[in-house]
Amino acid sequence: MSTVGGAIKQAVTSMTNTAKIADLQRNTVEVTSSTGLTTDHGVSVSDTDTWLSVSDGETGPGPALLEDHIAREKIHRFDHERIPERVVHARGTGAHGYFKAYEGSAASQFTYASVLTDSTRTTPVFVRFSTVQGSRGSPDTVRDVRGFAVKMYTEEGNWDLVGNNIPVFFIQDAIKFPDFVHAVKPEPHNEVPTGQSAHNNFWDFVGLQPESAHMVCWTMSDRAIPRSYRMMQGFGVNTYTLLNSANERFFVKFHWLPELGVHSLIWDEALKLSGQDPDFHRKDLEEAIENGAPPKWTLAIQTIAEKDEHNFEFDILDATKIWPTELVPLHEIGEMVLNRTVDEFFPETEQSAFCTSHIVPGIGFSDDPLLQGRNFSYFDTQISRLGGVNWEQLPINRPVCPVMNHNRDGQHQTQINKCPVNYWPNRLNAGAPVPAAQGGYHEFAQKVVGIKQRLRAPKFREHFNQAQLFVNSLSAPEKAHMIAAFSFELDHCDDPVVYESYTKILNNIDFDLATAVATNVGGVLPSEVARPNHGQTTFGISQLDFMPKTPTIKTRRIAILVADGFDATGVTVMKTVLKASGAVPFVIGPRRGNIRSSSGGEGVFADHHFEGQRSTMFDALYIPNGNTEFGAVLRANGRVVHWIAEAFGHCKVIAGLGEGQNTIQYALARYVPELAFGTFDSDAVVTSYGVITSGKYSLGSTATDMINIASG
Ligand code: HDE
Repeated sequence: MSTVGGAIKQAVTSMTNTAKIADLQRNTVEVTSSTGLTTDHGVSVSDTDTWLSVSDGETGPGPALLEDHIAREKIHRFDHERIPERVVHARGTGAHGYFKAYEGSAASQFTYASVLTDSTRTTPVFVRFSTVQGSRGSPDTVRDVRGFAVKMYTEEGNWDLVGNNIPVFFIQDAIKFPDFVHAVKPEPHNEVPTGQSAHNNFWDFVGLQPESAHMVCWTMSDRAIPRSYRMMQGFGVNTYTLLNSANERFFVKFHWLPELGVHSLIWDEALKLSGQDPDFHRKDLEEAIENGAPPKWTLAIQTIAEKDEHNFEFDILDATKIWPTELVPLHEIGEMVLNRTVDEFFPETEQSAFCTSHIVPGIGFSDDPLLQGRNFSYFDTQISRLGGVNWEQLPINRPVCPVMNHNRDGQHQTQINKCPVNYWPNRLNAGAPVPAAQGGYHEFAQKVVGIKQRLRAPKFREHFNQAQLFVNSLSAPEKAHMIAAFSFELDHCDDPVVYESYTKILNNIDFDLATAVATNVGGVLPSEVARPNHGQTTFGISQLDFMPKTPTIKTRRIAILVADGFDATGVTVMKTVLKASGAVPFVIGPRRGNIRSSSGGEGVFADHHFEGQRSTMFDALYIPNGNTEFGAVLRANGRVVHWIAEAFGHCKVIAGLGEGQNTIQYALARYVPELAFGTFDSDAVVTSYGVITSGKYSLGSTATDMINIASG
């Protein structure tokens, strides 16, 4: 991984509000070459390698002494290093950055929350991305929803927007969450599978819980195997509310739109990467930030005025439904940039704790029954995970604004309050701390009338319209990927009741989808359409709707395969052009070290050995020209031939010149015998690489497309 490390880290963060970084500095200890080793109580340690024992110094170790407080402390501390992992979203990674509201955006029509309206502010953020099902050590590229949890350290307190990369959820009511999570997590009798929903229990549950149909379609789509955390949308999912200074309330949905567009892996790549590079997404985020390409997202909102709450055919408080953008447009209101990796994973990323109930003035909840349950759950879960009620005092979690109230004591209290009273009202400390006369959190005066009962509102009982809308809105390759995903998952269920039931459910969504999947997995072939297709589509479902505004190859990893006898000029030019466009080229050869060029002059240093990397870890492939020995060596190397064929199978852009081109043709001859590559200059190659960044190839494509692109 090429980085420029600390220098960039300093430079990028100095451009932004450093309030949170400065706050973390209070707990950050620099270890220098002269830092001495001590015990936890600060006593200098002279030997950390040998347990104190009784010995005559001649005949081997004698009895170890329990007296050795240094050894005992070391072992004690080690024994207790692990804390419980998150009950869901255990696997994740995080980064620091900032959020800035756009000047003059529509936000101030809807809210007085300064974080969203004041464009002169820079609000520090910490973001944690995660998978849901797998445990802390599970691979990154599994098929799963990705968590997208944002903590904004605003001047009015912390605002946690705890979202996902998919805009809807599996269930409508929080009371079903334990059932859903038990069903998707590894089965209780054998703790299988890890990082997968491809098992009987999950498909049994969703087959019995049709409200999940819409979300299941999303998770069987390419959205559930992102190329990078940097190329995912984020969604608040739940319906929140905004309050403006005229005391008008609006329902709101939050969206994060990635600058680089939305891109996915191909399932075969994702499966292979799970073994080849289980930390693929974690490393990708770190690599981009440290190479000076900080990921960016635009924050957008959809709003609905209170009076319009019931004017939609779906219930706007139902988290299994999107608000189609044709009905409720998006307003872009600000930008988030992640520009700093963490200094230490555990105290920052692992101890970060998010709460949907953390909101700031101008932002409120709605009666969304999923959100109300979440508001209870997040605080609660931190108590057992982080060991007590004072988890909000941990450095990564504490706000950058003052915190003072009469909450006291508890495990791990770290704040020392210089105040003779701990209650309010009081006379003894002149009443302080006092509730704010102005600017405090203000609940909207909502009129509520009703009958206490357990009930799902009528519109909550419709489950398939939007699942159908989702399938209708996909492009042809996306649909094909979805059929393959359903087929993979249901093939992993060995109970016929499970896969037969689910193929019946699919017919409520789409007849062709149900027929294709049922044929593949031995399910129930539908004899007739269970539910006529309404034929509607909407913007924002297909990933093709989210191409980057300007095509870019920024941060894309390009493999350049070389061997002795390669053409040095070709490689130098290609590397220079790629780097200038923001891509990250890697030279890979028969050994790590210097590779000799055809001219016998200065060669090139190979960053990696053929055996050390796989085509799946790169977005594109280039093979330069070289002498005949160079071509012969590459063609005789099974790893190289496989690399080319695999990259082709994953629809990546492949380019070659001269002997490089011959090698590519050789490797692909049995797949596309008619393949004829044109020669092209490096500009044309960059243009064609630009196409992968448009996402076309991340969705898969045909050999014909491939040839068109490769021939510039
Ligand atoms: Fe969560 N969820 N969730 N969830 N969730 C947790 O909180 C919960 C839901 C989401 O990086 C837990 O701190 C309930 C929707 C993210 O630390 C827990 C319900 C969405 C993260 C919890 C939901 C999410 C969590 C476990 C149904 C998308 C990771 C550890 C009512 C909007 C945050 C923790 C991080 C984590 C409960 C549904 C997103 C148990 C009860 C919908 C991104 O509190």
